[in-house]
Amino acid sequence: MFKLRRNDREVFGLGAWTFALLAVLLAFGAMAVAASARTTSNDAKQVAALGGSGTKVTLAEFSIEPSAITAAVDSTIAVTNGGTVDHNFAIKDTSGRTKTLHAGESASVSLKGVKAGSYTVLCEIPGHADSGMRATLTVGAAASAGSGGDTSVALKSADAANSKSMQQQIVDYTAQLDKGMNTKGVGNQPLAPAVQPDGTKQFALTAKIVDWQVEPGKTVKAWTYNGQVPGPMIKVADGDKVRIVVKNELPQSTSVHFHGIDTPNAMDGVPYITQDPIRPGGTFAYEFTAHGPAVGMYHSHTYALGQVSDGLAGAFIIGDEPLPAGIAPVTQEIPMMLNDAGVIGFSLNGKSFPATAPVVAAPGETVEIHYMNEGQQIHPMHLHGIRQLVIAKDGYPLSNPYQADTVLVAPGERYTVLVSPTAKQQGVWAFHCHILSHAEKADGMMFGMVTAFIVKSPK
Ligand SMILES: [Cu+2]
Repeated sequence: MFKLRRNDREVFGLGAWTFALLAVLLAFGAMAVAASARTTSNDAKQVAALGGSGTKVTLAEFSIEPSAITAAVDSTIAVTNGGTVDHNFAIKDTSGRTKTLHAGESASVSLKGVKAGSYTVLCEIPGHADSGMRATLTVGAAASAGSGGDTSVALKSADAANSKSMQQQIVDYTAQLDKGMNTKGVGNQPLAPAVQPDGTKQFALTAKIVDWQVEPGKTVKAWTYNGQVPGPMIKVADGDKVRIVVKNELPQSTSVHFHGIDTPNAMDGVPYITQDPIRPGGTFAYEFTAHGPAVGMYHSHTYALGQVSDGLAGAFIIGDEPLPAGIAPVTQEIPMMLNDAGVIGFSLNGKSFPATAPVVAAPGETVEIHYMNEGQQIHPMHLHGIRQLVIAKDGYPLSNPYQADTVLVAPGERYTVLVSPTAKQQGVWAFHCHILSHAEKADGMMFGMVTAFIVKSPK
């Protein structure tokens, strides 16, 4: 059994949710400020959309343009399918929608009976909304779209409506500190091996589909190892003999690749190159000797685009990264798995804000975070207020660690950073991907790759 560091339980959100009211209040204040910062570019887009004598919307694969639509009360939206396959346009929670539009077809949607406020609009063809055909519609209070003169009225009206929802999601997020997670299911839980008579550490992974709550109100069919997203965290010591027995309970073949981990060729997990895929109902045992230190990932290498995106990935860590001179011992080690695709979508450790787990640390602690990108896009991970010290790239210790406030993590990459907060840095610091469309919707609501780093003294 590998040694857990002192605060490892906090990594996994188990029993770490007992924080003072102070933290909640701090959190509310700080995050509300972050949440209410609208981008001027959004405003500009909305203004642009409002010009002319009506609102025009274009559908394509897979987008709705403009992404922030503004229209006056009782007006009409002209929708054109500029794509190459069928789409439609629907205003969520209302009866406003077009029929299915073939490529090149147009239709209009009347806003009669649609109250002023903010709405989500989407394409209802299965899969299209999740692929990006989603936008916001702001219906303005004044019915004078023809002049274009009610832009600021529409924005102000939407701003007032949105601010309530924004505050509520911060409340939902910070309430986790007292009440526990606001979704079911926690990934990254340490997996204990069955130690064999010859000392081999044997781990059991079962690939199966389960219901997974990505955020409150959003449950998906995730493809998981042992029912978790990310899969359970496997940590072994340098020199350990390791056996990972993978059982396939999926309706599709699979295999496991140990990304960034030294293995013999036959254990590389690539179908038809190094092994036959593990068929549904089948089992395969991966065996190798661990060489560390290493910060790796295990993930599917069969139908990987679908399987990894939908959840089949986990952290595989060998030993501990060496610390630069003068750094206090690590008190928390946190794998932070980045994803942006499949049914899981934009997420940190399988959860989308406000269901992401806050990182909580006392002044003087050394928090080690391993960013692991199992998604399809790059993610610049930005921590407010406290520097990150980058000590390893892909698990290889850097001879010259460097400081950064934003660490760009490309698909497949791992970066290991240390965060050492001081007493002066107490408070709640926003912590998010800085590609803003990965963290915030056009209506200002945060989602996806957002969490917080909370620095507070122990009671
Ligand atoms: Cu991102």
